[in-house]
Amino acid sequence: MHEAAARNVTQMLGRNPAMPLSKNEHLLRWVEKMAELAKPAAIHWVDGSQEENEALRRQMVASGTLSKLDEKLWPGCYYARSDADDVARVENRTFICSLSKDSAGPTNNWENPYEMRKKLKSLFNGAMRGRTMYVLGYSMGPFGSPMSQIGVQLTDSPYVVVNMRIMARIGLPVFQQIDTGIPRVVPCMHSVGAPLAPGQKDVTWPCNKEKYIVHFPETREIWSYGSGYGGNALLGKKCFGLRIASNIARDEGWMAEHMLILGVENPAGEKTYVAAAFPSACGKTNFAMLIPPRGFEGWKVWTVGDDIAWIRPDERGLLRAINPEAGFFGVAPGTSEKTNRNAMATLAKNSIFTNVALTPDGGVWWEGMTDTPPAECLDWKGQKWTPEIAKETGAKASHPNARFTAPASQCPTIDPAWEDPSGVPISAIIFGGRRATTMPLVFQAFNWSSGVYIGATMGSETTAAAAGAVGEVRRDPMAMLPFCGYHMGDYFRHWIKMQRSLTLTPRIFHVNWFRKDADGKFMWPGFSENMRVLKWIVDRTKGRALARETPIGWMPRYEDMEWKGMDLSKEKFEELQKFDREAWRKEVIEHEELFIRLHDHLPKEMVYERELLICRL
Ligand code: SAT
Ligand code: MN
Repeated sequence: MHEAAARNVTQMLGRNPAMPLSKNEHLLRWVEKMAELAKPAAIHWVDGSQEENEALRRQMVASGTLSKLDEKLWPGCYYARSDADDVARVENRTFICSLSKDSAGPTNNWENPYEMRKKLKSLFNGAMRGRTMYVLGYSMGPFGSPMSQIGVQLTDSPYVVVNMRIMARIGLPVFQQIDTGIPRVVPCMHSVGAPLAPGQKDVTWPCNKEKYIVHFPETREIWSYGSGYGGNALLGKKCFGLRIASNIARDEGWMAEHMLILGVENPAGEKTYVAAAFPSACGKTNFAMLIPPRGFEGWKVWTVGDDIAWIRPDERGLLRAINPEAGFFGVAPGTSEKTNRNAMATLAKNSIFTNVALTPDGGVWWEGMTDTPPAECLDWKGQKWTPEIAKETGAKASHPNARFTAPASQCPTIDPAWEDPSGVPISAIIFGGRRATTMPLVFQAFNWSSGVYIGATMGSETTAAAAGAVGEVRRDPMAMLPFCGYHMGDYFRHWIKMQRSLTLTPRIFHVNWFRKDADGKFMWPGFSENMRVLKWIVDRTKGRALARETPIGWMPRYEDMEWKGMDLSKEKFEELQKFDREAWRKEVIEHEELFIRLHDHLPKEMVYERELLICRL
């Protein structure tokens, strides 16, 4: 089967995919060495062409990994169902193997790099037997941007290749860039860890119960074993884009952050860009594609990115940001025409859906997509699902971490400058979590270091984006807890130090769309109405909006916000904004718990900020 498939690919491509697409000696030697280790049946250099994409998808349809959705309903779209045990990032299987344990810090899993290399050697030995090893060159960031970075991922998963083709810039231009001689290429070794014996029938989603997502920060290397899903396998995203990039950024004086980037344009045509950090599955994609509500005629929100921002001071000392990705890997459940019309338009074609439900007409469905569910469909495990079955058993048609992979260029609100090699200027940074209590809708930090404190002490209820319990409040500094590739205390210090290279620091804000009332109901409608908060934020950065000083920061008064088109009483707003002294006393004690863990690397600004906050409480 496999040899036949390889022959088919060769025929379709009109080239021999085993022929290297690069002349770079280091790269060639590394590919050879890795092939000797993993022992794939074939090697395929990915050129990134449409024909190749077509061939890979066809091959995966034949093997059952993908199904093609109805071409009329979902043009160019494909569907995949993962293994039931391979559905999210595995944080407890994610390792930062720095030379010293101290560099990784207490919030990362650390393993001695020599031991880990030994372990990986044995895991990868023969791991690709019977499979094709794809040599996937990719650029994080637009070609030609001085802020972009190059990686080469070796993978035995064609699913990863077709997803990466959406999420990053891949293929021939990357190898051409490598051949012109560039200072750094990040090697990424990936295997699903499911070698095939001769004649063995493959499964539709090969993976391994044992998973290792490993980073070597000093040598800027990534090794991932056992998973084919999301951030575990699309190595440009969290592994490179955040964990390795955060190390590079610290060393080079820039920032790699878990942030969306959006631009707000007012009716006068003035544009203001903001970056916002929220933990996974807290609405970053929705916020990035916000549609202004009634009362905001003439306003526009432009999307630059929905998950990762690489931010760097320019020669004038202003922060500029790029989105290193080329696509959106968004949570499907809850995405609808009502909650995110732009996402629905983005994913309407040329997208890949993983772990959503499959409808009898060859379409997809997920919880929250429509008010009325389909009368019947196949759920993410391939079993019959009906609304009645759901009522009886509580079964979900789609997995809560089901995802769409969609090209950013298809987003109706994609910013004209989203691929600008010099990035977009950042005027404000927003931190936000999912908090039922304590945190008001919005407040502004007093200054840079109090803002860094607010980001550092961010808390959020856990979501289905990571394996483990859902709904527990955990400290998630800058939404980077699972993604900071070094000691969290040093990361805070880096944030503090960044101010020195800036002539104008962005203003820092905290938002919470998720505060609940005594009956457990959300107090804020969120989505489009978040525009009202965004307008106040933008106006603050321009010195146009007033605020009231409180112990935690600057807060808008009722009259400082635009309420045209929305009916929210002053009392309701004040409840939403309520500063609860008792709750904050508890909150500060929880900050201490995090700080104790980080104490020997904690910059003293964090200690002083906490002291000041306590005094004000
Ligand atoms: O699976 S991913 O890490 O890419 C998505 C997320 O958790 O944000
Ligand atoms: Mn994310």
